[in-house]
Amino acid sequence: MTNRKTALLGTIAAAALGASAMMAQADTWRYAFEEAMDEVQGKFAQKFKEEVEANSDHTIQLFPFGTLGESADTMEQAQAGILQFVDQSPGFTGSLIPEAQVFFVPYLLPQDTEELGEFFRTSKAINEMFPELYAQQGLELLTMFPEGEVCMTTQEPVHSPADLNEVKFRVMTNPLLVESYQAFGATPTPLPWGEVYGALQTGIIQGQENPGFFLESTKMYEVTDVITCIGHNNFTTAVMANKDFYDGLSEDEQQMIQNATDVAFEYILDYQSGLQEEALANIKEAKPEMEINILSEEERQPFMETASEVEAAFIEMTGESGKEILEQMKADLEAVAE
Ligand code: 6CS
Repeated sequence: MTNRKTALLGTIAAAALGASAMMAQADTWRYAFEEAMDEVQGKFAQKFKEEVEANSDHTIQLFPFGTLGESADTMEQAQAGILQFVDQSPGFTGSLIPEAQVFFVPYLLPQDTEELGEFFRTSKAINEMFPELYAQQGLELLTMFPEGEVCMTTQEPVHSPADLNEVKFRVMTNPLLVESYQAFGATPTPLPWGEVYGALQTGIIQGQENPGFFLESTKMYEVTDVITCIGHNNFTTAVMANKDFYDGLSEDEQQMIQNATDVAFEYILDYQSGLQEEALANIKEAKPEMEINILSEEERQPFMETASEVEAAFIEMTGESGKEILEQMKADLEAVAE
């Protein structure tokens, strides 16, 4: 489907939802996410739905990627109260909440998945500071969770930043990712997700990054030839509710939603065990000539050295508030690394 058609369908569907939302305070809650039903966000959403429906008389209607437009469209719909729940990743939320870009400081998050899970569970930055920032945008932040190590896919092998020279590299739409890929030596091109496959196919861009499961399910290997993992990031996403809707619920219902979120959070961490390795192996099987390079510590070094520059850019963009979040995140990360 073309992007224009996707956007148009999204607008029509959203208008229809808006009309029905005005007619009645329905028992059905609408939840949109940025991926397909059998991808990580879809699995989380299905578990959340199952829990809510088992523990209340509400039903949840799920809207996977594309059914209501791009991520920016569903965020608008959630802020307007047309959707009760939305999953939007910080990669897209950075323009609305600049501090959410902290997740794009390279090599900030640990690679160990146990440690990472514990960080998301216990982090004060994530569980206390970010909810305040989301609330200012009319959103109740329910949870953030990791979706797997991000790897690059390109046309040519990448062993150092010099190999990214002149490579037009798609990034999610936030300024810090642009800084980060500039520091990696590439020419960053922010694009919404729906345009990525076509842009790679036609050569408008030559690279992009995503976690393994997504590289497999969206068939990025059909339009790129090399996967390079440098351990620079783990894809983070966030699930939130429209704040007016959430504040209007009884305490019992709010608790039920929190419980459903907690169950889905633990489920999605378990679900991802071994997923990255499995996905990379499946890609190799689907396209044996695909080159998959996990860079050595030595090769990673120049990429790691960009972290302080990107961190400085983050603080410049976000001021005192971003600095506090970054410092708290570092303290939270230290606490789980002990
Ligand atoms: O790169 C993106 O835009 C997408 N990547 C993932 C893993 N999920 C949704 C997002 O739109």
